[in-house]
Amino acid sequence: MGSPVTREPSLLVRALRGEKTERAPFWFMRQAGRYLPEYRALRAEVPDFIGFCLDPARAAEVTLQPIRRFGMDGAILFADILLVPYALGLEVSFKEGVGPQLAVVRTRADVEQLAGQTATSADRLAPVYETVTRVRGALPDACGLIGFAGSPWTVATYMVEGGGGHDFIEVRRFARRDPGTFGLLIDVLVEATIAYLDRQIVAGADAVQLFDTWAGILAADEFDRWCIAPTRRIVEAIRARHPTVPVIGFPRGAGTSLLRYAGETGIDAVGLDAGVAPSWAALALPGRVALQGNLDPILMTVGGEPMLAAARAILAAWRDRAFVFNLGHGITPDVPIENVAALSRIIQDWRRPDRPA
Ligand code: 1CP
Repeated sequence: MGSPVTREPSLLVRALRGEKTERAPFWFMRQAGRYLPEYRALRAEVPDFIGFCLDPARAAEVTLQPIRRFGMDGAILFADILLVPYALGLEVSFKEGVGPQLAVVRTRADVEQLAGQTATSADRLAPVYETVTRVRGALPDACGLIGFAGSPWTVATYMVEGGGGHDFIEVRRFARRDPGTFGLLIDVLVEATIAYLDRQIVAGADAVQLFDTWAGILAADEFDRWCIAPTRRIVEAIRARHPTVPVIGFPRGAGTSLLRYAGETGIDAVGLDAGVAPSWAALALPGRVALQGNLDPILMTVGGEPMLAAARAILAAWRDRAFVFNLGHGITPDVPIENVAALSRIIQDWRRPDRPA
């Protein structure tokens, strides 16, 4: 039931599908955001962050802002991973300087109440799909549009902790003490995430990314159950419905579990954090998986030669692989715009040595 593909695949989609493209496509995590004055101006008009995400005209505009300035090869939908708990009927709010706050989910009754919501939860995010369609209509054909969701584990951490975590005691204890009930919560999130990503793709997303920001807090013996297995279920469902749409997985901090993640989830591309040496990734990760990453975001605040040298090192390390240039995590609000411009230029000017175009 996928939308008909009438456009040529973009550079981004070709690389995500495993092609060693003539130059590396690039986009930056959190490329829409507070480091851009035009973002801050529009954001100031809507104090409620969820309301801002569910405002298709404004959300589409901030998705496009970084593309106009820097010419990335990928635009990432402006939304948030916490829209899925919101759609499941949970109270979610964002407090300035505090971060997200959610009603906590810690008991069997809490989880069962959410389970009753999955059938209609995707409909509650209808404004997001309208944003996708607007952005796809406004983007140049050559720029890919990336839809996204949080992975079930990462979204569950916010739901169980009631917000952002520091030591994540509550969610780790819940998963160990009552894996049956915690597994039900993960099942609810798997189904909601499949429905949400499916609708983004139908609306016009060319690729989707699963953000597993907190994969790195899982103990090794829990990683398969709460990270790999739910990811594989989502990838299989999306692939069955949309076989040509690449899925990117970003298991931040996964460490040595990256090998199993890349090999067993079925993802097309793996997002790498800055803790992974590019030379190791080039040799160790399966060749059928495209790489995405992984410049240390702090270098974007430093700029100059340290930033450019690290970027060149990534480009050199991955010259024999299919890859997408990105950061190891999101751009921070204090990044000077001229550094984003300088980094964008050196990536755009790079050519794969055996495929000069
Ligand atoms: O007032 C503001 O402008 C709030 C800042 C902000 C922004 C710009 C939040 C609150 N969310 C977003 C947008 C967003 N979130 C995007 C689209 C923009 C883009 O990337 O260009 C995306 C992809 C996300 C995804 C997201 N939200 C993640 C996964 C990526 C990551 O950074 O690890 C996570 C963990 C969130 C939760 C979240 N939303 C917002 C904040 C401050 C947080 C983090 C809370 C914490 O510290 O745990």
